[in-house]
Amino acid sequence: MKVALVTGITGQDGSYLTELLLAKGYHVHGLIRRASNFNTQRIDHLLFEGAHEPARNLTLHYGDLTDGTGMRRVLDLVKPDEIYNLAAQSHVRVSFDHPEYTADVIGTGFLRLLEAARDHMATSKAEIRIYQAGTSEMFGSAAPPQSERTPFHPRSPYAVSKVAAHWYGVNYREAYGMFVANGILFNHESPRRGETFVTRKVTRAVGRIAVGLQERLALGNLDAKRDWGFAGDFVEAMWRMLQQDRPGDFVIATGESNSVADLLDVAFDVIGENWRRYVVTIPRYERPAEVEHLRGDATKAREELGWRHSLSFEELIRKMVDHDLKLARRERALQDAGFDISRG
Ligand code: NAP
Ligand code: G4F
Repeated sequence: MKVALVTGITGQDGSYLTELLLAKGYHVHGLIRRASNFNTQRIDHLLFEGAHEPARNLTLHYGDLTDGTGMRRVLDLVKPDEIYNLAAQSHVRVSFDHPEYTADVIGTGFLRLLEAARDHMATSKAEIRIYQAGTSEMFGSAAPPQSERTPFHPRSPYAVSKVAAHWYGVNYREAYGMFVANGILFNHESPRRGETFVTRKVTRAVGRIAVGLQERLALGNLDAKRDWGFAGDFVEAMWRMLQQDRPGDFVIATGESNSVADLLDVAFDVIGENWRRYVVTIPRYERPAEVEHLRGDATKAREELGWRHSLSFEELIRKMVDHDLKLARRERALQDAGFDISRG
């Protein structure tokens, strides 16, 4: 049985990747942060078998990318064949407010993980294959379509930190012969997407507007274009990268880009409303430096990994709105029954 260690297992991608790895027969170990409340909502459905029996093939460990000692301990205990490094302060706008922390978790955090893996391999003589969650944000202001050959021009502390992590990966490949694959993933979304990212912010608002729980939606730049795909498709590419004979860097994208305004068109169309009645734009949600247009060229991934995306942009957004409409109807029913939904 193969053993995988997933950092960021409680995030959107962590939850889809864990489902995939469990279905393939892996024992999955996840690194989770200690929090003052439960933070495992996205993987709760995987933690138990039957009524109360803990899942045999899924084990969680407390840890943090800022704590190298703790990670070393987990690594020595788990002895993974594969590591998927998904943990990050992943919000671009927030990275302008907390640049040092962002760099510590993403850049230096990955360096800590690489060093822990290098030392573990030297003593155990076992090989560990490592996936690093890189991003299209690294391309920043480079013109589309962006491929593995496009030079990086990062536009935020988040993106600069991801570029650092990317090059640590390349350096450890070249210096120590380690198997490190850098994914360069374009935006991927789902009903499990965090509610502060623009797709989910919009689809949540559409659901709540439809049932009368919200009247306004405040956004930033509506002209920015992104290449939006489905997260469930994208985690398959991560796994495929670690099954290759040699490690490499791979762009994962749908090849289609749409603007935030296009996203609003599709999402509000599901409830038969015109978004212009509800949307206001405010400076608070704009970024000091914006990434205007991302559209990926995933030819290499198609040819070498045999990877394809399954959901189109419209299908994805409609799926998210359908999900969030159900959520909003539940909220509405609770409110009508006298529960204060703002405080649980
Ligand atoms: P996400 O939903 O924000 O999940 C991030 C995960 O990292 C969460 O599990 C979070 O834990 C954990 N984390 C944050 N800080 C940590 C720390 N200091 N130590 C340990 N864990 C920490 O992100 P995602 O959308 O799943 O993305 C996964 C990875 O892919 C991230 O590295 C992201 O930057 C990258 N990426 C994402 C996209 C995308 O479009 N989704 C595209 C390209 C690259 P909590 O649950 O406790 O907060
Ligand atoms: O949804 P976003 O916050 O995603 P962004 O900045 O592209 O980053 C996401 O994708 C990256 C991959 O390219 C990941 F690496 C990263 O971790 C994250 O998952 O914003 C998308 C666009 C931006 O241009 C932003 O300026 O939407 C624009 N936008 C307009 N109004 C907004 C809003 N973004 C957010 N979050 N909130 C708004 O109100």
